[in-house]
Amino acid sequence: MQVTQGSNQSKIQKTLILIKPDAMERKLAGQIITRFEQKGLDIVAIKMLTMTKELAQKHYAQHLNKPFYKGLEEFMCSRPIIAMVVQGVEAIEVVRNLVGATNARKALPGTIRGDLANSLSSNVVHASDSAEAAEKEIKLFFKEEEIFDKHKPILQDLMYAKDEL
Ligand code: FUP
Repeated sequence: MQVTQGSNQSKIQKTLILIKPDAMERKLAGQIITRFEQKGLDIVAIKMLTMTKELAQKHYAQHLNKPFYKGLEEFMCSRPIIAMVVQGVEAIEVVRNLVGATNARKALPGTIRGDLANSLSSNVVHASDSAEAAEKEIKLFFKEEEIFDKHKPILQDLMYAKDEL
């Protein structure tokens, strides 16, 4: 699966977002989805699921040996979450900036974590941190046919100059 769309020069990327159990319980899913929509990103895939331990281990493979891993796995598997793929110009960096620092206490006001959370572990959202991570993570959560990216977004030419795409 390609994270970027179109020609090799295209700056349109896809990235994975998870709305975590704390956000779901706190009824913040709508607000969080709205933040990505307001930024102009396109939702190209979305589903609700409960993470299994196997999926958590694959998704957070780089953290398996860290002291916080057990707690992270327990938290992420504790309740249903929403997984979504959003697409847009330089979406990976744009989404990371919108989400804010991992430790929500240090996340800047205006970011999703900065505005909606105050914890390092219960930090409401996950977002892929690189093109490699996005490619791997999207494949973990979605099949090719669950990604609706075949149509050019109607507002694309209004939102971007040609040389930005
Ligand atoms: P992020 O990419 O912002 O989600 O952050 P990391 O990949 O570094 O960490 C993944 C998740 O592990 C974080 F969302 C929160 C959790 N975590 C802890 O609970 N304790 C830590 O010390 C570091 C991360």
